[in-house]
Amino acid sequence: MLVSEAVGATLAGLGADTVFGVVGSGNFHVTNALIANGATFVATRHECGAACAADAWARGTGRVGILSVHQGPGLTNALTGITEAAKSRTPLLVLAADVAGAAVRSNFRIDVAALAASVGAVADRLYSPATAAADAARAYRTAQRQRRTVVLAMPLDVQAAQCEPPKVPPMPPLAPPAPAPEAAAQLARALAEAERPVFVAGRGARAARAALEELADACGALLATSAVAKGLFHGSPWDLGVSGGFASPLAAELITGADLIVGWGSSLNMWTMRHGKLIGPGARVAQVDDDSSAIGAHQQVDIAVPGDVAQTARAVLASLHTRPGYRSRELRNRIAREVRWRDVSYEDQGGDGVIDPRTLTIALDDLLPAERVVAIDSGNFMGYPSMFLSVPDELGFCFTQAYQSIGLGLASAIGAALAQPDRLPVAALGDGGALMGVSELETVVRLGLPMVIVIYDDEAYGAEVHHFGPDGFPLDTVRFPPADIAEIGRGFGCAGVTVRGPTDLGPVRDWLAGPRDRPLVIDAKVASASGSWWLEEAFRGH
Ligand SMILES: Cc1ncc(C[n+]2csc(CCOP(=O)(O)OP(=O)(O)O)c2C)c(N)n1
Ligand SMILES: [Mg+2]
Repeated sequence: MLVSEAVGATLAGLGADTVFGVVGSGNFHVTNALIANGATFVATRHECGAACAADAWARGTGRVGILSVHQGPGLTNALTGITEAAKSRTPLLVLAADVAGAAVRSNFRIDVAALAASVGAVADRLYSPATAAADAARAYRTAQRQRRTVVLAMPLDVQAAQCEPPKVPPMPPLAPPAPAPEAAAQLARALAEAERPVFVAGRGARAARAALEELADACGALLATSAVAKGLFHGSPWDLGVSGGFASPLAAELITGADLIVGWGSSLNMWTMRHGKLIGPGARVAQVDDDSSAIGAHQQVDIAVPGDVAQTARAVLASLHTRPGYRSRELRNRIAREVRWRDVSYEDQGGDGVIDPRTLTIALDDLLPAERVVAIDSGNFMGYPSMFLSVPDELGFCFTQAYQSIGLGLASAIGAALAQPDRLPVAALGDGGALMGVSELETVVRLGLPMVIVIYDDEAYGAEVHHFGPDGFPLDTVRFPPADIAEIGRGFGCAGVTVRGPTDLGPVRDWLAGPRDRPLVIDAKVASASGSWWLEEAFRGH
């Protein structure tokens, strides 16, 4: 059989059943081999969109995402999305066609391994026809086992060669790493002494809600998450929501009041800890992570526990006596009344043809069904949907900000939607990011996704306006004339509505009540006299 067929069959055998990509001659046969072995292929209109959709799909399913690209420009087009995935430790396998080793003068020649390494991905290769199936299996397992983004170079001459039908031996499942008993005991002692413990759960805790809640109940901890794990403790009376720049005033007050902060699968980076400002004087910090290199990387820690989050939580629980810790009836009531951003009063800045982004988002939070999956692009606007839209659980939120690129949000929403087909997908974008990634609107329409695409339209690269405006710099390079994005959406086959005030939301209600047979683009002309408060803080913090 052909190597391309053997690679497709091998990957399908390992579980690759959904493949995102743009097909050219170099990845045509491998992609078709995957389809022939039962996989579904999702064609996007730009390789970066395919990478982002595969990344979001992997985040939403917990499985290895597969991206298939043509040699040369197919791979370089995908690079920003691949970088986001690599920096987020998304298990993603990139099937990257490559020129033959001997084709030294090929115009498609790029150094695929160097390119992968430079963005933090793992480089691997189909080395020969005889090893190709084993090479592909190794790449898949690196992605899966090490949570890495792997770029598998597939030279055209190797792909086109004959090989024996592949025999890839099965691999037994690996147990996650248990914590060292001394480290778990140290954490248990700290929790037994803590009067006001707070848990901050990150990406690495997304599958460990039950174990963490049980432990938190025993030691009286309050619960918070990093932005990427938003929704993890949804419904708990002790859930403070997101820690960091997006923390509500009450959440920030209670986190700062902690005498012990335990990061669970969270890097405790400058965003999550507000440059350390959320750690109160005298508070101790513990960090649990199955990747020991993550411990202490961003934040000085007093107690380091290398180990799997759920296993560590269970091990600590076993030696802990129940105590009230931070919890009281009064605090529970206060959290119920005040912890959500939408419970915080504000002065509406809408009027004169623009809507306050908070008013818009609160209205959408009320209108949209609770079973939703929200994907967010980058920009000044991004805190509004992150803070004012609730999500049913950690799978309801897709936050691709590891590389802080704009223009990824719409494609991420596609992958998130396919991972959670029973939920209403919501893409929250700025006008800049929306127009940068607009080609994937055709993909949303073609796939028939019932997506709501909300565009916070300030007719500018608002983040830059608010970054440089206060110092009096010229802003012509970051401001744009009005664009009728609702009409652009209609041109792609979406329903489109322009929102300039709360009374313009009727068509959103109608769309939700209707068959939802095409996506809805909401072009919200938002008030933008001042920048968002979390962005101001981020600029000050640098
Ligand atoms: C690919 C990329 N190019 C440029 C930037 C720098 N940048 C950060 S935010 C931003 C503006 C985004 O504009 P928009 O999507 O309209 O959101 P807004 O800030 O206006 O809310 C830009 C250009 C970036 N982060 N990523
Ligand atoms: Mg904008």
